[in-house]
Amino acid sequence: MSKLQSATDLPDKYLSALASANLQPLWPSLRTLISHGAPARSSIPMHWNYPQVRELLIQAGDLTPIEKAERRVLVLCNPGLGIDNLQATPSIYIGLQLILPGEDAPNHRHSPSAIRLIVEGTGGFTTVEGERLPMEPGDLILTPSGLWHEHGHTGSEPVIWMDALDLPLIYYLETSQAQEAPLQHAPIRPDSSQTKFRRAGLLPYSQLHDRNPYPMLRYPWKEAREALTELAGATDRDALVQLAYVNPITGEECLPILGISALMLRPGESADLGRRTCSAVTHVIEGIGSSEIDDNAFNWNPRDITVIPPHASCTLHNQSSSKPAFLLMVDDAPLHRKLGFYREYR
Ligand code: GTQ
Repeated sequence: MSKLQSATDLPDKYLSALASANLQPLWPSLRTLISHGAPARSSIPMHWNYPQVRELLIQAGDLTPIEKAERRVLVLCNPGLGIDNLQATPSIYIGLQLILPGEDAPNHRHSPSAIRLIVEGTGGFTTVEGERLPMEPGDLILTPSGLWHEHGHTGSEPVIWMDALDLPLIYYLETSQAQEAPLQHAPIRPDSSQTKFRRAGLLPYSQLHDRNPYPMLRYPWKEAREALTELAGATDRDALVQLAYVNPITGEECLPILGISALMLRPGESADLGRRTCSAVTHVIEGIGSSEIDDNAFNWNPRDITVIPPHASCTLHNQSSSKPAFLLMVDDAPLHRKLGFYREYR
């Protein structure tokens, strides 16, 4: 039996004296706050089928003009965390954003950092600090904390992308804020992934003393896919084919809190990711398969989104015996590493 006292063991008079002095005894809560076993967890494994979310997002395109919305986004909410709290995991916000041909989403900057993963449509672009970044399906775009960014669309079909932000944490820290400014109207020219950072291992010489923490803001999917395919050919069958998106100058994760990686599952492959301290969200870029997360099993198709809560076990299966599957993973592992308790275990 626990030797810890519960609050009800204390006299009512004493408890009300504590409450009126804005005090609480620690001991009834200690083992919940700092668990001796698995951490207390509210978030649950979740899965969203893309076609269902897409249909509702397209309806938002009719119902809400961009001028009114600023950002036309449906937020994927983990019911375990309360659906009004707009959290996919304790630290990760996930939204699907729609922009229609000819629309602009105004220029702003904010304290949370964001990534965009393009889900469908061509002709969209995000401008970050004067650099115009084309958005093709599978491309990753960074809009780090404090950098001005706006979105636009010169194509002819709806463009949809996944937003992942560290917003829940920044909001919890009571430091979430934004500023607005006029549109940047950046010139159309190749972005730095096509010029300065064309190949891993080669940098423009001047970048060796450039202190810019965010030198590259677009990671084209075409190149990541090729790199994964090449890596698969040189990786043992029982090892995971996974590439981290990193800052090309420091080799470190691109953002302070959120980590981004891409995984390839070979035809028929099952990959046991074990358990990790961090939470994660996967997005299917290509392929069909399933994810077993703790006691849940979710089948996935292209563009679906799945939540892996902190400390959950996760096994991924590629259900095609002839084609590879590609997943993008967003997690909060960079923060866990900085805090010194990142761990992978069984
Ligand atoms: O596109 O800048 O999903 O500021 C949430 C907040 C997207 C954006 C979101 C944002 C944005």
